[in-house]
Amino acid sequence: MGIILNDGLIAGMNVIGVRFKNNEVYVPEVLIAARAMHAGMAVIKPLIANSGVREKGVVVVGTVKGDLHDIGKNLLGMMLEGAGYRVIDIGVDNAPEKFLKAVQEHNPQIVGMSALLTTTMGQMKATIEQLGPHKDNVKVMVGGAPVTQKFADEIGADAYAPDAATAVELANQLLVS
Ligand code: B12
Repeated sequence: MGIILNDGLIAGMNVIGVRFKNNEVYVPEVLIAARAMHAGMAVIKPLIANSGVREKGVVVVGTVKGDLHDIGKNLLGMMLEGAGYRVIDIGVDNAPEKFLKAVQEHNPQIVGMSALLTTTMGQMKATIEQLGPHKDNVKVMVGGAPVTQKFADEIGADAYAPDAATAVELANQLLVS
């Protein structure tokens, strides 16, 4: 099982992730790879549940309020899933209250927020504020084309990644920090 997952699906997705980062492949190829990985994951998921492959943690991912872009968020979710995380995808156009509800319900280690519009970026700050005391128990990761490390620092997010491959590396680091 570990071999299929680590040496097959994840290894393949890692190659695509790095090539995407280097502009050697583009969104259509990434989506094809992501779809293939998703199909593969669906086949082995029941086996993983009964095997020794350890779940690394739970991540809630979603796009913020007013924003319908979900391609990057979906890629992030699939890459995290491939890396061994259980991903709770709450979809697009999530008001801060929706993120809070998901945190209360699923008790994740990490929340990943995505925004593709300069007009919706502010919702990330509003969501962190909405988390209130829950923020102590969860790491917040932000991303999306207009988001920067500077912005992440300003709003008090724990991490920013410019792409899904880096986001997975950061998630691994966040869990040990
Ligand atoms: C596809 C697209 C759409 C599609 C979305 C389809 C969908 N299902 O997602 C549609 C046609 C619906 C759309 C609509 C609109 N769009 Co649009 N869209 C795009 C486009 C062309 C590509 C976005 C994309 O999918 N990129 C590919 C993915 C893989 O990249 P990504 O999302 O950046 O994600 C990567 C990283 O950012 C990161 N990441 C993403 N999320 C997260 C989260 C975390 C936690 C982390 C760590 C990392 C991370 O990892 C991902 C993978 O590596 C961009 C242009 C662009 N260059 O970004 C415009 C763009 C984002 N759109 C834009 C606009 C203006 C709009 C509209 C307002 C247009 C209109 N007038 O109606 C509407 C808004 C709708 C809404 N309310 O959300 C502008 C935004 C301008 C701005 N600065 O705010 C852009 C930049 C185009 C432009 N140059 O004008 N859009």
